[in-house]
Amino acid sequence: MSLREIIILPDKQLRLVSKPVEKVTPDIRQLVDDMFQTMYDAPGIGLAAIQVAQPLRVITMDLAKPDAEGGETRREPRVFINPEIIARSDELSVYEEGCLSIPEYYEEVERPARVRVRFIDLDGKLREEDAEGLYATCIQHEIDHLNGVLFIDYLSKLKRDRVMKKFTKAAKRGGE
Ligand code: GNR
Ligand code: NI
Repeated sequence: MSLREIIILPDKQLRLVSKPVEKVTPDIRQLVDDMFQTMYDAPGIGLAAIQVAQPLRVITMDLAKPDAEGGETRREPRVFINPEIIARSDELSVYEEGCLSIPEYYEEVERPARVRVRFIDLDGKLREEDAEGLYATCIQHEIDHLNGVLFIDYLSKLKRDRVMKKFTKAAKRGGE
């Protein structure tokens, strides 16, 4: 396992449309292992492969919350390969979203409250799941990454331009 570098706005790779995985090879398993390590280290609740500069339709996620006693968090790792949203609720819900590729910026985004997602798991098995709450928000945020879409695309042009400008300036100064 190794940590990979998370690419940050305004890196143009974030706008790429990722390619489907044809077969779950050892290289894909290695990528998934590295994505989990990178996601837990960040820390984040989800990660799309393009965020570590791999334009492949692979997502890792772990929505487990630390327990009240402050004990060890049980990990609930989930992997989605070639995920597709096959149904969406008419009902919408609002969550304050953040993105590891747009660090320390948070805004409310409205999305369908529930979705049904079809994907391939690490064993190459086709699966379907219903998602609601944070799971629904996160899977939509991650599938957007696979299509080169970022959560700032749902904000007003004014807000998006402000964020782009801030991160473009920061990149010119050399990161910070
Ligand atoms: O860690 C993350 N938290 C989060 C919070 C609300 C909605 C979406 C997310 S995903 C984000 C990690 C990330 O950038 N995934 O692409
Ligand atoms: Ni993100």
